[in-house]
Amino acid sequence: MNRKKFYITTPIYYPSDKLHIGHAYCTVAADAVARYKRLQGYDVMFLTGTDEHGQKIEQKAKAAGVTPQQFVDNIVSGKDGILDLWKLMNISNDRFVRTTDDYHMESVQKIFRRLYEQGDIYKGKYVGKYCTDCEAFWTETQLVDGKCPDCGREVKDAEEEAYFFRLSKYAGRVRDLLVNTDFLEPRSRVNEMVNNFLDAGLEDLCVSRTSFSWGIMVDFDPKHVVYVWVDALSNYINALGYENSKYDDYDDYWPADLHLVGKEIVRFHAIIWPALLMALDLPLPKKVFGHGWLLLDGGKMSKSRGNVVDPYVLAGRYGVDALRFFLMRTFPFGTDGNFSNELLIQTINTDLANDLGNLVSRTTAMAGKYFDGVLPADQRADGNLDSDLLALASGLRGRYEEAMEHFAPHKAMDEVFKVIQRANKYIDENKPWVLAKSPEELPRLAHVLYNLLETTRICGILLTPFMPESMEKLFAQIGAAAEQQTWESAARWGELPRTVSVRKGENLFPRIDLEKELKELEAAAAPAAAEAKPAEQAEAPAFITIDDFDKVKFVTAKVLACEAVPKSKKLLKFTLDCGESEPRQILSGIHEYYEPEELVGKTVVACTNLAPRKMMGQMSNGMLISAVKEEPDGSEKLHLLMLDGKVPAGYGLC
Ligand code: ME8
Repeated sequence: MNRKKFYITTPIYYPSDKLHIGHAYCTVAADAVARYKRLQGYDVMFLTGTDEHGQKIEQKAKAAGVTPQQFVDNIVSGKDGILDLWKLMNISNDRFVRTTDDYHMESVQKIFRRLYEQGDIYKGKYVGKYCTDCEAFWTETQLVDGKCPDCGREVKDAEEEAYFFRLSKYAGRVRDLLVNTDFLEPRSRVNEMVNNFLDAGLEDLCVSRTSFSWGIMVDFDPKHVVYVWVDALSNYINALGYENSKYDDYDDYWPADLHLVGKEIVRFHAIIWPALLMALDLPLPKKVFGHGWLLLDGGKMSKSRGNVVDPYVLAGRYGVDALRFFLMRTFPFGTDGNFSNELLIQTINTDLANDLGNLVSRTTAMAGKYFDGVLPADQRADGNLDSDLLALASGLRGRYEEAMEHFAPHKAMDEVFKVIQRANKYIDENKPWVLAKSPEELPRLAHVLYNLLETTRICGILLTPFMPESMEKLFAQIGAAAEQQTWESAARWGELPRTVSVRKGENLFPRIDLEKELKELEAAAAPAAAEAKPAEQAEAPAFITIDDFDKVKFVTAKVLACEAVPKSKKLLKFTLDCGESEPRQILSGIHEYYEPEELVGKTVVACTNLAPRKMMGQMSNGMLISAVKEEPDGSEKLHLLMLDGKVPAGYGLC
């Protein structure tokens, strides 16, 4: 029998900077939904990818002195790039599309040509305002205080010959779709679309550019490149093989069941995308869900604000599953949520260490202690004491499903944790340690433990989409065969064999010392922020004058001592002879590339008139100069500039 299909997508990410926890939020959510649907037995296609064209990327590549393709390759597939991050976060995507993939570009060209040939795209002239950061053209009336309505940045005058898509022609159908169907959720987003865009009237959309070249060429008019949003949105069909021969499962999976997107790009997915599909005469996606943002200090995370949170750091400290869990458990999905390290640690401690962790470790420990890990077949139920827990656990799947189907994973997990808390209370009510003292109560004790294991098993299945690896470990500890933990079995009480044998294993979620951890995180964040600065400043102007150059004081310096800075992965502390009356202390983030001992006695180059700054509580009075070399795998390696020893310390460089 053909299984039911489910096609889910995330937005495709801009590889303009390294991704942060906000991006991970969106992708983890999609992954949890994909795993939930697979658990239910659906044949799932889960697509994610990268959106690689546009002026912003072109400019960043130029500043970095590489080609746009090299630039995006590094961020997508270089070390700690986007692919690495999704691997780390255990993202189970079935496909990954890059808009620089040949097949995607071929499809975009065919789509553009077809719309042109049928009259839905026409040639005109664009006069308006352009926001480089958002890659968006705006009319005067759309600006807010003369600035970009999306990001608030300055816009510039722009006029160019351009192709236009007849968006206005589809305004009525789009309005009908939004207002009279459940196409867009949550409902509040429909009101935003209607009030901010549809009521103002939809103008035709400028869909080509001539002011830069990093994009997909319009094949019948090569001066033009296709507008990035037309390029990007069509990934959802191109990655199934629409108008290309790379894949052939368009008929199987289109229309998409769910496009999951952040709130600021709902407009593109709920207005432009359906209009394009209408013009192409293709079925419309079944649902667009616009989730909220993860905020930091009340504002959106972004590299330019310098407030990004690194998922590598958090996953490294607390484990990938704990991080995934936190993201989905804490914030109602449709609204914004304020991220903090404190909240993260508290959630891990309360839900995972206390509630779930305790339930598993107490139950398996008692089964080990009282029955050598194997429950006896002779068990005695007690309707009065058992019925509440059994009823709550047996009905859990239904309540969980109801919440998941309404895009409320936090509510689904609320239901799971109510059962976990009830199970912990059940332990206290039944006092196994008292039962264990009377031989005639052993059958009752065995049954109490069985009920606890069975409850844990059901909760484990339903938590699998959020914490896949940990739940596998949990199943192993409670003696549940992982392959038998299906969606069906989550609704069936009594699936574990009566004489189940358990194995107390590692503590799945160790408790975290909140105060100590917060201090460490704060200390770790300080140099990370400081170390991020030189890279940001690397976008230097094309030329400086000789006077500018003369302002920088470079000297030869001999390394007298060198040691690692405690609690920092990157920083080394140098004591240097720079030909001055006192040795000079400089910190440098090169521990990944050198061991301190190998640098003692070497002659290096230091900039000594850089303003002193504090990192990890220690002063750094200058900077050591390194060459940045790109490795074959796309990562970057720093090579400290060293002299051959013929030049003594303290000589100036010119
Ligand atoms: O918009 N909290 O790419 P993008 C929650 N290329 N979600 C966040 C977030 C935060 N702090 N920061 C970013 C693009 N996101 C386009 C998409 S799709 C055809 C093209 C989410 O890398 C953001 O809301 O800027 C968006 O949904 C996604 O990350 C990608 O953002």
